[in-house]
Amino acid sequence: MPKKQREEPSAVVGKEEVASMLEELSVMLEILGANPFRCRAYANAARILDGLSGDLGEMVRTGELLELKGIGKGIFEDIASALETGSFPLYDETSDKIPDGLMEMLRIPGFGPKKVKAVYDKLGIETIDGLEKAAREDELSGLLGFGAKTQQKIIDGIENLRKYQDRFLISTAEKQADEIRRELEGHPDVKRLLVAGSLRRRKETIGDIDILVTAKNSDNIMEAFTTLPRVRSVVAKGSTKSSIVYGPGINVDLRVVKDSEFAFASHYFTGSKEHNTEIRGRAKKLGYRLNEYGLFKGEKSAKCQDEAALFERLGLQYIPPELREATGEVEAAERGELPALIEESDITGVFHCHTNDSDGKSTLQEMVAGAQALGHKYFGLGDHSQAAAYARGLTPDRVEKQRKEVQALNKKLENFVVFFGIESDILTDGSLDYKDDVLATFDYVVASVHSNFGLSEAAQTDRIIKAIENPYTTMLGHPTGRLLLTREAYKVDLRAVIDAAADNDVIIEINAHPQRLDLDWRYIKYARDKGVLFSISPDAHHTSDFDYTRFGVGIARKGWLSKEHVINTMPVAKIRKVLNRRKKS
Ligand code: DGT
Ligand code: CA
Ligand code: CA
Ligand code: ZN
Repeated sequence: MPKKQREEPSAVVGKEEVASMLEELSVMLEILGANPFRCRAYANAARILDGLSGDLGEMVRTGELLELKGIGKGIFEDIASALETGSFPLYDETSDKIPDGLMEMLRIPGFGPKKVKAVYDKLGIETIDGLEKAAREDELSGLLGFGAKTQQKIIDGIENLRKYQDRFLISTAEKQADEIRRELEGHPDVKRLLVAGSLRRRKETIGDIDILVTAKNSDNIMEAFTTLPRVRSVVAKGSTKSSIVYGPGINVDLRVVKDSEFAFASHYFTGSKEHNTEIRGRAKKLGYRLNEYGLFKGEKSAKCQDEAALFERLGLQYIPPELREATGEVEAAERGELPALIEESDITGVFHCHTNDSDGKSTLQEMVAGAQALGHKYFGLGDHSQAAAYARGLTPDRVEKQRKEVQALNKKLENFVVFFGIESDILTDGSLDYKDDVLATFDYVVASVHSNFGLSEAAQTDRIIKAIENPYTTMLGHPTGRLLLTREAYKVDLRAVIDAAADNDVIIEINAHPQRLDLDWRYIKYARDKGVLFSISPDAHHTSDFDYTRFGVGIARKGWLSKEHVINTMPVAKIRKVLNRRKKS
């Protein structure tokens, strides 16, 4: 977690940064045992800033911000100070009081501010290493009353954290990159800026952030970069390359190149390494030498203004970054056979969304309003089924109650439809979680595994295929159950599952939640070629989660999908047909 290291007032910080500082402050205060109302006030203010569309600086200057519910005088002044100086006194004082290790503990799954506070207060544990030792020596059972199972979970969580500590979810990495981008783009010396690397390729996890800039004066840029408000440490500072550790502990490389080199450097630092190797081979075949500085014949480089010009020089179609994984894209580009990839703007609505009837945070009405605000044409409700007791899964009578509510809502809505669905657990024997007469009342059924992850590969595969063969199953939810950087996928023969989905006309979900991104993109092309139809589903539990859809679109693009391969790009009438086709067979 970030800690202030700067001594001088920094350049301006943006709205997102102020929001992260407020959020972080709320967590720190909670760990220190501050009044819960006070903690919530800061978390709440962070959420308000996240949802603001106006210019925050302007709203502070005019005092408009102060008129918002939830922004009192004190918080208003904190925000004003953060905008002006990059921080505010309470944030600085509080972060000085909190050992770094405590904030790191928050990355252990299931370890929130309350647990962190408890181990700190009662046992004086300040580091992850200390926590692990205590759990191994059964010291958390006494004062804290953690059982053996909870202690083992902590140990496993810490082991996973170590295993994955050098990678980040794309959502986390993107947030940091956006923050830095905004800062640097506002710098008067910056001409062009590109966030390259795995983030640009929309990989499911990100090692480090690679930023490329062309600038009038690289020293000024490097100075601005290494003194950003949320820099934790400076790893290297040079005139063409600098590296920092930023925000939640992610590494960021910044390279400054000449404007004439930008096309070549953009391509090189976007990668992947394997793709670069293939492209270099292609250049060589044409008598060129390609590197990050140019495309050379002898001493002289060809002039390319941007990547598009570079690909053209190489006699290739433009290859979108998501495809640059050396899975046949160079050959396809040579033959002019790259697909037109799906775009975010193709999305007409989303399925598999929860409400507060099960474990969501927003009401059905709020979710519908949220979807409408995004220009969606429909909303695919999909709360949890009865076996998911932990998530307040719906009993048959609650299903019926919800169905009536949806029916009434649909009568009122104009040019907008709620599809009445459910996320049904796949029980251990492969059956769905309701009797047929209940299943028949849904417009669609997402079937998902939420239990018994430890079955053998054969048993797990049989279980899922049995669910796919159930005539009431419309979609297969998050096919591998993985939680990125936390929990491995269960053992399953994915090709057999995909074949069964193709045979049974079952849609496969690309779960767009940044912790899942499941089906993995490496299997998507295979499924597409088998004729499988996909749904890009945010698994939303709050109106703000609709935003996850774009991570799913990135994964679909990595899987070579076009608009026609994805159900939720279709108009409502066509979707109805597709859903009914499955129900009738
Ligand atoms: P990451 O950071 O692990 O998520 O993955 P990338 O792809 O961002 O990898 P990174 O940060 O090590 O390097 C950024 C890009 O720079 C990489 O995608 C391709 C290029 N690159 C780095 N090292 C090499 C190399 O040794 N050979 C080639 N051809 N390209 C490289
Ligand atoms: Ca990288
Ligand atoms: Ca890098
Ligand atoms: Zn689920």
